[in-house]
Amino acid sequence: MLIDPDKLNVPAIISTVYAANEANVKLIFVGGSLINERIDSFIEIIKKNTEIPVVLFPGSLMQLSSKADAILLLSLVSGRNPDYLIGNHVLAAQYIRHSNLEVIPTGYILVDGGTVTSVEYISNTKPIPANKTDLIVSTAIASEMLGHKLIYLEAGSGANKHVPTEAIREVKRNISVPLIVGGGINTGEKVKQVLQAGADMVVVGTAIEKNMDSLMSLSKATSEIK
Ligand code: 1GP
Repeated sequence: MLIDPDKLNVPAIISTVYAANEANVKLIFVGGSLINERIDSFIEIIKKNTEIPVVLFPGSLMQLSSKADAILLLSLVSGRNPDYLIGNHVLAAQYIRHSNLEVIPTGYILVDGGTVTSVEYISNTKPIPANKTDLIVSTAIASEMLGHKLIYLEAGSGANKHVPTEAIREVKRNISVPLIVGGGINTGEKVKQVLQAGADMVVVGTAIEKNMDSLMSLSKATSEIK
């Protein structure tokens, strides 16, 4: 589950976390595109109400917090903006080193999801066209060779279409590190398609923001994979 500190007030955080407990959510990712000054207290509230590990999924340097358990140290390898490849990492390095955060080096690959998403706009990078499976796969292979321990195929929050199953299947066949897929996954059927194609984890944000009741059926879909 992805939750965006910018979009929830305190009662909503607590009810979302309760719903996550009920639905057997494995990880709570915290992040978004805009800055929220409450990131530390936001995470404290989450941690007070659940045992589920909290993982930072930072959209910016302002979303770092030593209160979380881990951080996806994202390198936006589909893009050619040095700030999102190494620049911000240099700025954050000492802070992260002196925190207790588990660092998970992640190759973050933005794939066109049929609409201009916040990540494309804010990062000033182009997504890889969804039908260019070879480019998506080569990017994932290069990312693993560079040492990333996780590959994240992202269509962007609220994408019209999630990453195509063909790309997921081919990336999975060509890497040995775990594969996360997110963006535009908003039904149980899509959760199943993405997992069946080879994703090790599915991230859902917008669908739960819009309708928290959908969480149970999305979660149930993960156990219906053959
Ligand atoms: C966005 O992959 C996540 O970074 C989740 O996307 O909000 O579309 O579920 P959604």
